[in-house]
Order: sequence, then structure tokens, then C-alpha cells
Amino acid sequence: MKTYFLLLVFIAGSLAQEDLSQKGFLFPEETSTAHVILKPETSKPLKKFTVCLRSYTELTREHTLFSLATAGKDNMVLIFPQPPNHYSICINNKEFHIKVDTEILDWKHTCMSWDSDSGLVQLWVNRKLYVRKVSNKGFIIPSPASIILGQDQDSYGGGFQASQCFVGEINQFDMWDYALSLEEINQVLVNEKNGNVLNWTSLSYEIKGGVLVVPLYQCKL
Ligand SMILES: *[C@@H]1O[C@H](CO)[C@@H](O)[C@H](O)[C@H]1NC(C)=O
Ligand SMILES: [Ca+2]
Repeated sequence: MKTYFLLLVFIAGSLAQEDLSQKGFLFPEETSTAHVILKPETSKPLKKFTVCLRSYTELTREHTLFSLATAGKDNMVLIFPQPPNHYSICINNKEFHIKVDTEILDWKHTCMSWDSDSGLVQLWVNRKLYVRKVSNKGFIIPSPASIILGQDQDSYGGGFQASQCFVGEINQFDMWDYALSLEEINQVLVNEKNGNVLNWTSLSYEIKGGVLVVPLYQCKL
């Protein structure tokens, strides 16, 4: 009985690996603590990647959608919307901006890819590919990486500021170690493709602070 109880506490309180296809993360309030640590399937250096996620926020200030830090480089990869019309993106601590359409109060699907061979950076928001950029051609993202949802890392795994945190809901987060083709992005949009680095249907993650896992409810009209 006692062992059973301790096991439950362990599963609920720390590392979980779970099929989240019918669930999402809720970040209910502005804090400098609430975040989700994501544990990738592979710890190899990355020459390319794609991340995709759905999000819903009421925030009109800048905030963090995705933060990947490596030793000494807190903004190794950062996806940082600056409503109403910009995304700030960092690769290898190098920041650039992508102008986007005005944000609206609704679910939003974001995909971003980077390919070291060409340096090509692609950002899709709600199926639209924005003007492409080139950054860090030839670079390789070293390992290990600290991958976090909900907060911007100003140091490896920490250094959070409430004023840059995410408040709202995030689901269908996946990450790949290659740049997805347009056909593959379309598969992601209809939930037919999951990541080989982070897989939303078997996600290894750890919740810190007040983040809730909530069911995805959709009213049918
Ligand atoms: C994602 O996880 C599911 C469930 O374990 C598995 O069936 C699928 O093959 C995984 N996808 C990838 C790309 O690893
Ligand atoms: Ca910061």
C-alpha cells in the first residue's frame, strides 16, 4: 500500500511519459516558475530541426513559445512572439524578426524549421509561410539541450522572468531533427505526424510549478 502510494506520487509529481493527443498544457497565470521540461528522445547535436505547436493566449505582450538552451547559450533556439505583428526568433543567440499578420484571439498553429545546410529558417503561422530568412549556415546545435515550454531561459534550465512567460494553453507540440517538407507540415496540421525528437503522443516531460494537464474539449455546434 505504502509502496503503491509512493509510486503514484512519483508518477504524478515528476517525470511522466504520456500520450497527450487528447490533452494539453494550461499555464494559468503569469509567474517566473511555471514551466514544462521536455525530455528529447535523442541527445545528438542538431544540424536541422522543426518544431510545431498549437497555442492559445490572451497575452498582448511579448512571450515565449519555445526555449532551447545549451551550455553558455541561453537563446540557442527561441520562438518569441511580439504581438501584434512580429515574431522574434533566435538561433545560436542571434536574433532576427519575422513580420506576421496581426494576432487574433483564437487557437494558433506555429511551425518553425531551420536547416544548417542552407541556413534557411521557415516560419508558418496558421498554414501561412512568412518571408524566409537565413541564419547560422553551417552551424551545429551542440548537445545536451535544455528544452522548456512556458518560460524563456536566461541560463541553462533557469533564469526565468514573469514578464516573458507564456500564459494560456499549448498542445500538439512536436519536434523533429530535420526540416519538414510542405506535405509533412500538412500532415502535422491534421494530427497525422508526430516528432522523432519530441513526440506529443509519447511525450517525456516534467512539470514545474502551476502547470495543469487538461483535456481538450471542443464544443460541437
Ligand atoms: C510517436 O509515438 C507513437 C506512440 O508511441 C508511435 O506510435 C509513433 O511511431 C511515434 N512517432 C515517431 C515519429 O517516433
Ligand atoms: Ca529573458
